[in-house]
Amino acid sequence: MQRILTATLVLSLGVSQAQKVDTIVIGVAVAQTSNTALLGQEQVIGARFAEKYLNARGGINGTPFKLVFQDTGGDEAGAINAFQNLITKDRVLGIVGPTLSQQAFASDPIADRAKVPVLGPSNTAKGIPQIGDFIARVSAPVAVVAPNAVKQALKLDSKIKSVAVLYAQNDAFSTSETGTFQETAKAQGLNVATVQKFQTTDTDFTTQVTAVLNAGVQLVIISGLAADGGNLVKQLRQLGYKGLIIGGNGLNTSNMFPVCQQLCDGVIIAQAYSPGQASAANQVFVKDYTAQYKKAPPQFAAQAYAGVQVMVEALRAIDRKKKLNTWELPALRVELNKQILLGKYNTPLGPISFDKDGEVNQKEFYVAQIKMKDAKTGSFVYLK
Ligand code: 1QQ
Repeated sequence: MQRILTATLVLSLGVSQAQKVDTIVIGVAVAQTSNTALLGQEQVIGARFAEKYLNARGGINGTPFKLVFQDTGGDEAGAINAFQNLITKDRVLGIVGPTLSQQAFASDPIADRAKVPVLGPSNTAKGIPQIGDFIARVSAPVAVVAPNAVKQALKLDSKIKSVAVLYAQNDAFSTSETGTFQETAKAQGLNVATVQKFQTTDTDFTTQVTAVLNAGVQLVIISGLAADGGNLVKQLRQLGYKGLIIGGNGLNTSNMFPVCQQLCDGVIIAQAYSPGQASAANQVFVKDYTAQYKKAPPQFAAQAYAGVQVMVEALRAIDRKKKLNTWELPALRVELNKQILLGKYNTPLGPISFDKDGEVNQKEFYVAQIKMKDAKTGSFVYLK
């Protein structure tokens, strides 16, 4: 009995390996639970929006594609688990994900070894595309996005001389972004008066805020995630800090509003996306998104949309040359990775392409400032 069972198993595995691709499935691995879901929720919306929109326009040359979601939670183990499920159980062609760079450094090597193409929708730390040949990203790196916020702060207040920098030391993105912020501040002739560390799990920032107040700075720059970042903004204001605050990419969501409420007001955040971006692709996206969600799309939604769009357009290009249902899965994954890097894409982020490492080429960046109407409602106002 045991022997027969083993034989059957080997046989069926052999058959499934050689199977042609009969359904077009793209994996999305983002944070749907944990504090990181404050960021991941917008990615789910953006990806779903792309699925609906692109399928309504023919899917893959007439064949609809399907997104399969696996929740990564907020940590490395969750991302690894989600990637493994997508690769072996859901048999996806490629993966859009994960949410955090901290997670990407753990999960991307698994996809890379399995030769499954990954598009990071929001991984902005230095070194992400260099994880491997199968890893690219649509999210521009901190090195090109973050400096815009510092320059904008100096435009708003030319009397800024001295700055306090705070960052989450247990998060790869935050440590990468603070490096960029500190270099930019110095290059702009600012004095970095104090550098304070915290953890993304912290809720009490009295020690750090006290150090900031003692340093007598006119600008505070925070690199953390949404819950910790929101609490830090709140406590800075409650304890009496009056100057400008720059938040990094981890604070780039209206899901932070319930945390700092009215005290979120005035926070400046650099953007890799603007609803005002003039391309036809974006204007259609903004119009349809606004009709459905009653507000302009945020950056994380636009980037997740772009991630799905790139996968879909690359699959369309392959399918035009050789129908997707004539490919075997491993070969199609390799071809998809090649095609992603070759293409040019008119996305809501504007026109993008990739360099040979899988780093995104994107031209336009923006800066927005949070404007709170009351404790609950606010918006990101784009600055000139
Ligand atoms: C990263 C980030 C996060 C703030 C995205 C949600 O930029 O981890 O790289």
